[in-house]
Amino acid sequence: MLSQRLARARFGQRTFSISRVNNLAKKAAPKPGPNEVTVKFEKPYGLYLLEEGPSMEAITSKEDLLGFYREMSLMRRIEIAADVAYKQKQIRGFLHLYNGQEAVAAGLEAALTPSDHVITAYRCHAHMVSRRCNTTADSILAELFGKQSGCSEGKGGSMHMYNHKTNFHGGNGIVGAQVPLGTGIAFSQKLLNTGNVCMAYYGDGAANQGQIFEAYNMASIWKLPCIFICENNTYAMGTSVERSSATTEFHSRSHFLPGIQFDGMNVLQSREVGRFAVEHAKTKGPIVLEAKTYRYKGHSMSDPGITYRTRDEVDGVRETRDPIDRVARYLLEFGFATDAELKAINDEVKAQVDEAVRKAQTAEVPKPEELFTDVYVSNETPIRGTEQWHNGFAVPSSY
Ligand SMILES: Cc1ncc(C[n+]2csc(CCOP(=O)(O)OP(=O)(O)O)c2C)c(N)n1
Ligand SMILES: [Mg+2]
Repeated sequence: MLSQRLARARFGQRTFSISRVNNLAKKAAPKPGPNEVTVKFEKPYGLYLLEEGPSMEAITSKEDLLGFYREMSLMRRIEIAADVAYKQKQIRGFLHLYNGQEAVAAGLEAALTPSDHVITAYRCHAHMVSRRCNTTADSILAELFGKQSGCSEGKGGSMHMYNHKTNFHGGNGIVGAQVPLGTGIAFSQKLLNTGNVCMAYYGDGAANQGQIFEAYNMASIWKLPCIFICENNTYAMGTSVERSSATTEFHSRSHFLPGIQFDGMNVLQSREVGRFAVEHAKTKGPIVLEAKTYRYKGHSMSDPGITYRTRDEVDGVRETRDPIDRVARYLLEFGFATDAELKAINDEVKAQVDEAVRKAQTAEVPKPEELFTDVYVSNETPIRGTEQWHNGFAVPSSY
């Protein structure tokens, strides 16, 4: 998909003007190539401790937009299928859906290379797609179904998707805990002099935790290549940001780190911000991003999602700000795709996900002996507190 995005379509150069240009962006904007177009963003970024922000324009192309359209449709479709399977009790345990937030992961990831690092919380299915972890819909859905063929071999489930081979460090269930971990990953990149960055995602609720500020502080002192990303989806469980947070300007939460607040519902803007942040993290040190976004579904499957907000509010965001619809609009308005072509992509993605569900339903669950593997690096047993159940027999604990 990356190569698709990088490939250039053979289309004439045109400019799609949405509105005013940010007067803070002083650098001369790059010119689009012959098959590319320029999109200008409407609303200025919120900037903190920065004189100049990311570009207020994005250069894009047919291939680029189609790549994003397909990728975000896949993210959405996997979760629609997971929602259905959960309600049929085929998926058990916790399940937190990312529906509505797709443009954050897809756009920021497009600014990274596979050697960079990503860590996030429990809302992690879409990040598996965007990290291009060799993670297919098959292995994501198999994991949700608790099957051996899943990306964490059926033992992680929804909250613990993980792929160390592609530097995706999860999938973390403890709110905020991934932020100091991500800071540590950035520290390792600095020590090893790899030139790579770590993106550490967290929510608006997690943003109020003390450990986030400790991480900001260490990252600043050591000038770590760490990008802190607050996904402000307006709610932490059933509590709105206005009720939980003394200030809702999450990009300025660290008084000493620079920050950018941006429209997380626009994938092109996410990518521009990601590019700026990567450059900043590599040359100057840590930076805080705040993606203004929205989750359509409840906090998790046990939350219907409409007791603390109205249906009208959710429908209003879907109708006016949906990140996939926005890409569809660009494609249609530039004449890069027709309604029928977009429908065909949707049908293909749906068929791919339906097939993944069928495979997950019939796949094997992990073998009983796998219960003890992948807990420690060396797979040592017995494991404290569990060894007495080994092979169904009570084994005296040596601990
Ligand atoms: C340390 C800790 N405290 C509380 C919880 C329960 N909990 C799970 S998610 C959540 C809300 C987090 O909201 P936010 O950070 O905004 O992320 P979002 O769910 O919106 O993505 C809470 C309180 C937890 N998992 N870990
Ligand atoms: Mg939140």
